[in-house]
Amino acid sequence: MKASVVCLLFAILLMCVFPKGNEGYKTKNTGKEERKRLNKFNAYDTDRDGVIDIQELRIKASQEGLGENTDFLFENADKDENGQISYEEFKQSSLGIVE
Ligand SMILES: [Ca+2]
Ligand SMILES: [Ca+2]
Repeated sequence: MKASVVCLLFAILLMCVFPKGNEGYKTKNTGKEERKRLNKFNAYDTDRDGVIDIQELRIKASQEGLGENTDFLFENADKDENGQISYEEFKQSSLGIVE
């Protein structure tokens, strides 16, 4: 009887410390990553209109020496092919990867 009560308390304790796996840790990290990503996005979006166009990507890419891959990067990131990379698209592309 006593042992099962201890087990139950232990299980409750575990659930309190680790609610739904690693979500707490993830949320903590996401804020930091999100800020970094937003900074990166803003660095590309030089005219601050909220989207990255091919010219902006070319400027940034040439600064960073990414030169010839620019068109490939752009086409890859521009999922809806409207000629602009939105923040949502940026986030899902390789451009939006932050450490
Ligand atoms: Ca822009
Ligand atoms: Ca787009």
